[in-house]
Amino acid sequence: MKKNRNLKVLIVMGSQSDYKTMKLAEKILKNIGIKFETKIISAHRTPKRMYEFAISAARNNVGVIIAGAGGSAHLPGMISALTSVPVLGVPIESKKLKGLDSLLSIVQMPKGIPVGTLAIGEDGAINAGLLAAAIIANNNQAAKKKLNNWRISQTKSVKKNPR
Ligand code: RP5
Repeated sequence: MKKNRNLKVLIVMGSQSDYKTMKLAEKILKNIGIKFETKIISAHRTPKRMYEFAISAARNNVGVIIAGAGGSAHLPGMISALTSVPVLGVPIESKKLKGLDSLLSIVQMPKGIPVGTLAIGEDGAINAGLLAAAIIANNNQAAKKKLNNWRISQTKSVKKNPR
């Protein structure tokens, strides 16, 4: 199979209210210089939209999907059921259960349909961006260089002594 070096990341989330968390995934990808698109897609409120995006992801050059969802967070699992493009799930911190509901929903996928699950909330969104970049970088030397530079600058930013 010919290697496709122009793969992008698709960031989706169940609700506008998830964006304050998921924009951190965007920020990381922007910083590193990886192409992405962002959409609101809800498994229960916009099931047809979810279906259309999921089944067309591979032919639309999507190399990784980051899906953020809160509560009974079925969006990442449903998308993964519809495409073999890798799906990274970000459990959104919910009001009542602080995101434990989202985490358990996303992480406990039964065997056969995987979702790579990140931490609850902001850390998860940032790491989803970094992990998506690393997956894209597997087949893209320029992206690999940018990601490595980002990591070097993170290392340099850690002071030796506290003040
Ligand atoms: C989920 O329900 C979304 O992912 C969001 O985290 C949660 C609450 O949504 P809103 O009621 O804020 O739209 O589908």
